[in-house]
Amino acid sequence: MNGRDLVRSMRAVGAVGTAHAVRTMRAAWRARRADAAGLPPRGPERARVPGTVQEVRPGPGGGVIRFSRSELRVIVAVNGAVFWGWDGASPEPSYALAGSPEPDARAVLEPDTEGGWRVVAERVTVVISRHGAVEVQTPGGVLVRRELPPRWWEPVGGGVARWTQRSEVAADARFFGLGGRASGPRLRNGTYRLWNTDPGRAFGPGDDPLYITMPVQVVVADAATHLVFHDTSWDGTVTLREGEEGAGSGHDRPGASELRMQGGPLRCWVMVGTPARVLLVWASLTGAPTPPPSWALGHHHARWGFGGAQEVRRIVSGYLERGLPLDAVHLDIDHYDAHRVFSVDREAYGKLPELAEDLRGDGVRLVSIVDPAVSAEPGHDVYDGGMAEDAFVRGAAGGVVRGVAWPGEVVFPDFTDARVRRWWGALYAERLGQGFAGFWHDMNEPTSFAAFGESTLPRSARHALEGRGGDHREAHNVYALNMARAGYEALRDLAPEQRPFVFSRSGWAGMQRYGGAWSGDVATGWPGLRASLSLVLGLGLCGVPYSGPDVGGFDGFPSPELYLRWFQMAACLPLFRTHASLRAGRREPWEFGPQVLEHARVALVERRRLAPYFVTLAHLAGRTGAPYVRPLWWSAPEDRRLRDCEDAFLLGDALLVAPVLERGVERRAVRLPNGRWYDTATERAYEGPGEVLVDAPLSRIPVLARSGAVVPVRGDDGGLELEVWAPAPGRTGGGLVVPDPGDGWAEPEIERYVTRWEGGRLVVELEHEDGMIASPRPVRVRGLGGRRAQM
Ligand code: MIG
Repeated sequence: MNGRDLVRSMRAVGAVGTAHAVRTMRAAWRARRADAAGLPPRGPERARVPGTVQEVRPGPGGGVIRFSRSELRVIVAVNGAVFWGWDGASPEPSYALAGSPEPDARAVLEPDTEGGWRVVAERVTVVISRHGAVEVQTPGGVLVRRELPPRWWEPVGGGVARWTQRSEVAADARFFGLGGRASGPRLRNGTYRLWNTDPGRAFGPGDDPLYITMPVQVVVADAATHLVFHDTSWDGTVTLREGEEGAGSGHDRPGASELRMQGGPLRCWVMVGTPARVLLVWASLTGAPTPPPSWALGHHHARWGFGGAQEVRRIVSGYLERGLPLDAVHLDIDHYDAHRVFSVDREAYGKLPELAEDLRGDGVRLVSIVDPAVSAEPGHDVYDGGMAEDAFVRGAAGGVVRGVAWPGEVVFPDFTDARVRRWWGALYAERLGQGFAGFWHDMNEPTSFAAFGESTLPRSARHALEGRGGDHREAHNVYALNMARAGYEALRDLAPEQRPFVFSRSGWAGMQRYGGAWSGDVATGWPGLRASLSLVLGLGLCGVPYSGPDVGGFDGFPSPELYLRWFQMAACLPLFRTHASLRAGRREPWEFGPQVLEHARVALVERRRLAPYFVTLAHLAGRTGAPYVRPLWWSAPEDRRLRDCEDAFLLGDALLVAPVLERGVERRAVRLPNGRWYDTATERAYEGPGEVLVDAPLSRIPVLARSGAVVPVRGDDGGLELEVWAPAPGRTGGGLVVPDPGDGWAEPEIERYVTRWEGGRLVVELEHEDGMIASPRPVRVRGLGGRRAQM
């Protein structure tokens, strides 16, 4: 929505007074004036294309091809990723990359037919045409993606070039990714914007863009899965059009993607292979996701407006008394003193460290919201400190840029400056002193309320960009990423023995290095429930494996049924959090009647029983980049029907979760990948591939287990046990288990189990340095029907 609606709706609910409304009007005018003065009009433009090949200089992993009007650098990296950059662009500097990947010395540039060139590497072949089309092929020569020669529009009087890059993919390809999108996970025909945005109200499936956008596409087709990343943080759009396969003797129409950018380097990374391979390479390029501490894999409860420590204690007791597992409580901005970041409302939250300690005694951690905006108030220590440090974003004319956020007039730290990140990071010491164990970054698109125009900083605002200098057009999309970096790096210093827990509303490619995400203000309603799953799946494919929604939706009053279905789904997502707005209904599980409470308890208890599985998934994600929550096609990308299946997901290798996404449904169709699957509630076996109908009574959503799978669970005594789902007769199975290495930096051990039949006996073995040994961990076999396992 636009800022005007925002102010109107805020006024309507009494959230803001006239003073605030006036402030947002002024802020909007200010931003306009700043941009009018700070960003000169573009004037006439000239179009440019690369022209034809003039000269070729081979180099490590590829080389440079000079065209008449541009230059193309091609590098195949040792991890198998392919890079190319126009106009001399190199991989660095980049906010997405975790380091500089080594070129693969074996990849060489050689002449191709018709004046083109090619680089043949182990996993991929890149063919560059005489006019600058770049084709990515499988080693067998099958086309994966064709990027047509780009086109630039350059201001005649000099300045930033806009550009367009059109691409073709296979007719059968499906698009995923682009960050957290509400209308996915399969991205249908349409235009998606690349500009991190607070929609200003609770969002549903039609709303785009949202808080996390990324120029990252994951494309699944028969020939291969590939991930393509255009490493440019500027504003832009991606227009997707799925292809169509010719019926009978008709021709195929390829799928198309058109990227239009308002500026920035034209450079691109592509990785090709299976989905798992592609995410592995992506993680090696942009950094491994840090596994959250184990407690963060439990249940979190939040509310905007607890009102004080008393109420927090009451809610925690409410969980404990009812025997409901709870691992974390999140304090929102209302615990701040007059909305000032890094402060505490002394009256309502007087002895916060004491509260934190008491909660900790009950196994509950406190998590603090952190907003980037700093109240522009002389005398406020964070503001004074930041001014002394020259930490705040300045405008083109030199003055500190002012915006409007919850505290009123605010200023924004420039997180693209290492010095500012260090200053800001040091402030987390205050939070640790208050007893907080984790951090919830909000409003970091960044958001500044404006009565009209965009609710962010003026585009002309200046940023350090690590000393290169630039403006908000380039810095906007990486603002939250760098805020996450500031928090994460500071926490590693301040509490070096613990893995930090940071999750963020906004972010960009590479954010998984510092933490996770959540789905933001998702609208209460069945469409919102669906949208919240879309975000988690999309983010996972973009390399951010840890995220989850606000159970029940952010803004309204869910029916007991909707709340329960959301709760049951979120119990199977990495971040499992109940939360809602100040103005919304309560989200405690006992607020929806005794029946919902009982079913919610089952979900909570099951989540706790599965804790070792979540710990395993977190550490495997840290090793391999594979998200915990995966689309059904993850291990069967060739099964086209799975690509279109958006109402179920895989949780790791072992489980398939089929949430109920509609009202009144107590039985639903589930599309199964290949193999035998057990309904974990009834142990009934189903054979995939195909679609089956399974019961989904109010008491549970369908969760199916893959036959042969080994699922680590928490036994009654709290120890690690293995739940083994019988392989189909004559088949084998297995799985990886990562025993909890604690919340520090101890290297996790990976245990590899194999399950197989030996005569009529099911054997569960652990791979050991001197061969296979019988599982040293207790095993419970399930899915045997009448048969009993012998161990
Ligand atoms: O303008 O801190 O998405 O989770 O409760 C709203 C108050 C600011 C937005 C977050 C939401 C949080 C709320 N915040």
